[in-house]
Amino acid sequence: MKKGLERLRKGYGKKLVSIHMWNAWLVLFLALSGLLLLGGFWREILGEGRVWLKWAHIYLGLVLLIPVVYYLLLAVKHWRRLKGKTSQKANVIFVLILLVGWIVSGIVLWQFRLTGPRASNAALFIHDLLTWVGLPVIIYHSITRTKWLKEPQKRTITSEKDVTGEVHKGVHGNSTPPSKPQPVYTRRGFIKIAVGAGIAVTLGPTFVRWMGRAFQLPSMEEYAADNANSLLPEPVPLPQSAPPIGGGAEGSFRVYTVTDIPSFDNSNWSFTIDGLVDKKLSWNWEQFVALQREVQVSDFHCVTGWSVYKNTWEGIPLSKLIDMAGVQNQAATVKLYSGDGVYTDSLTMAQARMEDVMVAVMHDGKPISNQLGGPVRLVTPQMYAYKSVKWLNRIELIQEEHIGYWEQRGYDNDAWLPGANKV
Ligand SMILES: Nc1nc2c(c(=O)[nH]1)N[C@H]1C(S)=C(S)[C@@H](COP(=O)(O)O)O[C@H]1N2
Ligand SMILES: [Mo]
Repeated sequence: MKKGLERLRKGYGKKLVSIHMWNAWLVLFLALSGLLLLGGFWREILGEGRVWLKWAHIYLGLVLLIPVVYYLLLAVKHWRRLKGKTSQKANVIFVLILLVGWIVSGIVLWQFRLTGPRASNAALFIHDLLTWVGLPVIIYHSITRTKWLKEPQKRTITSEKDVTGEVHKGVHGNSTPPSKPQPVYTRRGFIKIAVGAGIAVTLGPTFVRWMGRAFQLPSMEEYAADNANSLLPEPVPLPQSAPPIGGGAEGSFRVYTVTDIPSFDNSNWSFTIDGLVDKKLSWNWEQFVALQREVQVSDFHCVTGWSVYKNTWEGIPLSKLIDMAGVQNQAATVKLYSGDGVYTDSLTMAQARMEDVMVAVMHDGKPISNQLGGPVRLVTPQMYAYKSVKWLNRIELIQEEHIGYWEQRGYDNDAWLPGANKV
């Protein structure tokens, strides 16, 4: 009877140790991949790898359910052993809330098409918040508990070796004297990797920027300083734009770019519409700001979960530009080029003719800043914002399909928002 209980207890301890270990490795991977996915900086470097990383993050996030559920099965027992240890109980609850919160909000983000932008926004907020609260606590936990390696009697998660010394083996029965308790896995090894990786992720961008400076490349900060649309004359807002009829945008844009932020001035900026058109048109800035603009209020949704509501955009409807150039019969696709020289996307002719698809020049009554795609960006309110090409400077009408930058790297060709009036 006593032996049976003992065996049970040993098995239980071992299970807790391995749950804890699996959990630690998964959280480490998820934290690092999550930070890489979050940082706008890494978009340029990762490219296609970003989409792979996203799927790895999602699937391993789902795998995290296994240790959580497995722990919950053992929780009653573990809880009993924590009797009187209030701070450790609090720790367990904190970790469970963290993990379950991450998993649930992660699932909502993963299933963004089912849940829609409002739920994605909330989920992303929770996912980020838990990260900024949880990561420091986890790092602190990993570091402080190293000390416990030397005092295993203080640990609540112990293996059979810790509890009873070496496992007694062999034909001679239990002749081995119990040796000093040994940790089953080295938390120290884990921490070394975690700290190293953490430092690499945090300092990586700084290092690359420093390299850029060493090679005379302008840094992000220098671009940011040059952030307003510096083209002259400044566009004069229509009365609906100033003050913005939408009341001003709610939320903030995350600056996304897959290249360095390009900078434009009157000498190097132009806007062209060509391809299968009746007449190719090209404007310089003075000519482009003279075109008749309209105003719309619309929401802006990134597929990664954040949105900016009630943007008052002022610009030229894409359909107007297309009509000015005249469409040839074979033209089926509107290919959109960014002045960054890399990013492209496309719309079908029918989509391009939707009345809310706009070549925007102003946001909330002000020129669109350089970081946010100014002087001119596309706005596609019924589609996810990867269609919203920043630094738009060329439109080409073509016959064949064109697969855009992110679509080539795994994003869905169908960018419609849930509930959009698809055409
Ligand atoms: N040229 C260019 N346009 C782009 C992108 C980009 O990386 N480069 N990212 C797209 C994506 S995925 C989003 S969500 C929005 C983000 O716009 P913002 O950087 O102004 O917030 O721009 C879209 N247009
Ligand atoms: Mo996006």
